[in-house]
Amino acid sequence: MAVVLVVGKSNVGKSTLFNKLIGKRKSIVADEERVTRDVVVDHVHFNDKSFELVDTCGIFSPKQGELSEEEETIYKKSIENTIRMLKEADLIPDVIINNAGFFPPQKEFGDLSERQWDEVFRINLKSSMLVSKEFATIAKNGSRIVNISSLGGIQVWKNRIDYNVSKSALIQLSKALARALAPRINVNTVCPGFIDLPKENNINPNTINIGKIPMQRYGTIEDIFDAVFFFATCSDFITGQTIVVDGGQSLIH
Ligand SMILES: Nc1nc2c(ncn2[C@@H]2O[C@H](COP(=O)(O)OP(=O)(O)OP(=O)(O)O)[C@@H](O)[C@H]2O)c(=O)[nH]1
Ligand SMILES: [Mg+2]
Repeated sequence: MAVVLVVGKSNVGKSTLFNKLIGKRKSIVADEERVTRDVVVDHVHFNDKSFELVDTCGIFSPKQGELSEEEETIYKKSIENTIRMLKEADLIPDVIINNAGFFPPQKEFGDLSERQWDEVFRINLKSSMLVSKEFATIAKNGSRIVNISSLGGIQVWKNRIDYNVSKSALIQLSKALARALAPRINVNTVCPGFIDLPKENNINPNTINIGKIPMQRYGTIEDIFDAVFFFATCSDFITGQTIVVDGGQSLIH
């Protein structure tokens, strides 16, 4: 049976993806880095295909003296296990999800500083360009990039000029990369609307009226996951495209 490995940097959601695909909470998920130490294996049946899915430890380069002797030994062992499994793997999912984003404070145009503008563009746009550039040097045929833009990338909001323009530019970056990196890598964009992140307490019902959302609710992490998962697994003929996950809000604004 085919062996599929989930590998990558620490704390990027490898175990979350693993658990979602196997449909169980088998691998430990936590806010802290370097949680997965063992190789965790389970069986997956997906799209009429069966395979062994393997969750691995996060790969990082510890600085001199960063790890205690005991931690260093555990890390080396974990990496050895990952490399051993890599040699046995038939397929490594090559998907990059550029999710880093910054929602800056509202500023009237006259008060918008060059510093804030640069910071928003550095986090919301330049980071995706740099990660994609690195990824393109190592990615195999059939790899994917999914950029997370925003409803704010297709709308103009009050006193959010920097945010709106950076997220709009990210959609255009995806399209430009879809052309530049074809046929090896497909590149698509997800634009979340108002998503309720319970841990971050990010929705203020006074400013974001649920009555303006045709589906009469805020979005959830699962709603976004569905769109990202689609682009991560869809036909490679779908590239340079954008899915807006906003409960229909963009239709009435
Ligand atoms: N906002 C957000 N958080 C996520 C997502 N996926 C995972 N997380 C959170 O990110 C944190 C790390 O997730 P893990 O699945 O443990 O990450 P990992 O890559 O397995 O981490 P290590 O095993 O430590 O290398 C947890 O707090 C998750 O709840 C996502 O798509 N969006
Ligand atoms: Mg993990």
